[in-house]
Amino acid sequence: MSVADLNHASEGVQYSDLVQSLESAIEIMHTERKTGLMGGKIKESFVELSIPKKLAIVGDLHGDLTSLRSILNGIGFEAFLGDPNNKLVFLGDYVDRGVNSVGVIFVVTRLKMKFPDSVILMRGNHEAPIEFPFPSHDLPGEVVRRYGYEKGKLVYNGKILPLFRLLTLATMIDESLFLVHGGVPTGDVDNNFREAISTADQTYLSNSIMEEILWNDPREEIGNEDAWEYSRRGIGKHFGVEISRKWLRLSGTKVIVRGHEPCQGYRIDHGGSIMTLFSCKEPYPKFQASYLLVANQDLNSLNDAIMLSQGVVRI
Ligand SMILES: [Mn+2]
Repeated sequence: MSVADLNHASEGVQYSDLVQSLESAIEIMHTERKTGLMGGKIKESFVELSIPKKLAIVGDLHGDLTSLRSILNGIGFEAFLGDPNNKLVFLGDYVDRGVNSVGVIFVVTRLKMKFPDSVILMRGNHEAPIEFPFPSHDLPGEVVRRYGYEKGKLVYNGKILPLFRLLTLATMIDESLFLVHGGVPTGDVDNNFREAISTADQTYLSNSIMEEILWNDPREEIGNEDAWEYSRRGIGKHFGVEISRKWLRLSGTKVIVRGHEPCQGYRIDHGGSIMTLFSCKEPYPKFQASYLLVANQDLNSLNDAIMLSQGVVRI
């Protein structure tokens, strides 16, 4: 993956290149789950990292390859990712809504292939269309439009869906950050939270942990006496400040970072307990896009999302 490859991906990805990139990423991520190693620790769907030298976090991309290219150029990705002590974490929602979901999939899988120990690909709700179907999943249509019905169906069912199942649900960064796509689960949690999350993609029919991680949203006001309410999305929940605080206490981290909602680049909720990051523009012209770039000293001295917001970079 070079700057030239990036430019190439904007012009249209060849079918064989896409397949090869997906196959390589699948093999790498499968091996990571088997060995438990990935430039950090991985147990099924749960990743734990020590504090990196530099950390970049990217929120929803939704098929916006132009924004992804700006971010990669912004961090100087070849030098950044060439050092395995630096980490680049994607919070999920690579696809749907924008015009180039295939290009985004190609680039993130190529990054994983080239820099496996520096790149962490997390799962968004748009990467769980079988487990939790939703109407705006336009990726299968885009793939068929680009490659024709037969090849399109083949790569979608045979490579893209298997890749989605290897994307992880939570990343914990030592005593600083807890990363998920949508939000933290509202149910009773105890010290077994690692175990519960790590197997959540296998137990999603019998508990709501995966659904909530992928679909929940933080809210300042909850319209009842409880700490959460059902979401207007029709799936997932709205959770209040007590739930965020409980997760930070339990995990020993300082800030929850998540994507999942358009905002003006970033948003802070729950008195600095949680930050929303949004990283695409093309499908959401009324909103702004940003990513997060911080160094180890920022994370070591971190108190809350207000401090963390000094690392927000607008694109
Ligand atoms: Mn989402």
